[in-house]
Amino acid sequence: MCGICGCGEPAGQTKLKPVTGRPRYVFNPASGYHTGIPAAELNSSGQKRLLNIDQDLFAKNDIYAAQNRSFFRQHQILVLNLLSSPGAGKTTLLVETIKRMQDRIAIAVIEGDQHTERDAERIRVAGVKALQINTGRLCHLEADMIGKAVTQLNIEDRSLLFIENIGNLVCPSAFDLGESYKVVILSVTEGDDKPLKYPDMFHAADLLIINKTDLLPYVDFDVANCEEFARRVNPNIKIIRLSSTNHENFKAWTDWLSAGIETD
Ligand SMILES: Nc1nc2c(ncn2[C@@H]2O[C@H](COP(=O)(O)OP(=O)(O)O)[C@@H](O)[C@H]2O)c(=O)[nH]1
Ligand SMILES: [Mg+2]
Repeated sequence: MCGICGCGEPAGQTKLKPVTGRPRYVFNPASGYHTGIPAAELNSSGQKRLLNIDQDLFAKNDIYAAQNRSFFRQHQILVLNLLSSPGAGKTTLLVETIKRMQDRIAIAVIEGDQHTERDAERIRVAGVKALQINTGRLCHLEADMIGKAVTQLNIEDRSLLFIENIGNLVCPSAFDLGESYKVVILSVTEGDDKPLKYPDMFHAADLLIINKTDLLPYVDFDVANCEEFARRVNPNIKIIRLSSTNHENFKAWTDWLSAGIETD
C-alpha cells in the first residue's frame, strides 16, 4: 500500500472497506500526509509497519528513478513529467506542442490514465509515438513503469519525452520518475489558491503553466495571487501563462523547451 492515500496495491486488487461513521485517518510523519487508513484499524505497531512499507515503496521507486535518469542522460533524452488535475489541459498542451516541435526534434509520449487509451490515440493522431499506461486504481505513475514503457517505445537518442501523469495534484508529486523537469499545469477554472492547498505539488515543480488564459474574462481567478502563492511554496518556480486554445503566449513554453533541449 502506498501509505499516502492507500492507492499502492496492484491495479484492480484494492478492496474497499465498508466505512461506518467518519473515520479519523492516521497521520504518517514519514510522508507528512494523512493515510487512507482509518485510525481505528491500526494499533501502534500497525502504524510502524505502515511506515516501513511506505519507506520501502519510496526507496524502491528511487532506485528505478535513478536507473531511468542515467539512461536518459546517456541517450540525451529530455524528459518532462506533466502533472495536473484531470482536465487542466495536459493532452491538449501536448498536441499543440507536438504540432510546433516535431519537425525539429523526435518526440515520444508516455500517457498515464486509470482507464482507456484515449489520450495515447490523440497523441498518435498528432503524429508521434505514444504508449498508454493504465493504472487501474493506482493514482500515480511509478519509475519502474516508465523504465518498461521506455524499452517498449524504443525512444530515439537526442529526443524529447513527455510523460503525462495521472490527473491529480497529490500523489504524483511524491514519485520521482527520473525526469529532467516536473511541469505542473493549473487551469484558470480551478481557482487561484491551489498552490496553497496542494503545496507539495507546487514545491516539487520546476515550471508552473497557468493554462486556459483565454477563459480569464469569465472566471474569478487572480493570476497575480496565484503566482504569489506558487512562489510562496517554491521561490524558484518558473511560471508561464498561456492558452492552448487561442495560443496566446504559447511560444514562451516552446522557447522554454528549446532552451532545455540545447542545454541537455
Ligand atoms: N478554453 C480552453 N480550453 C482548453 C485549453 N486547454 C485545454 N482545454 C480544454 O480542456 C478540456 C480538458 O483538456 P485535456 O487536454 O483533455 O486535459 P487533461 O485531462 O489535463 O489531459 C478539453 O475540453 C480541452 O479542449 C485552453 O487553453 N483553453
Ligand atoms: Mg489527458
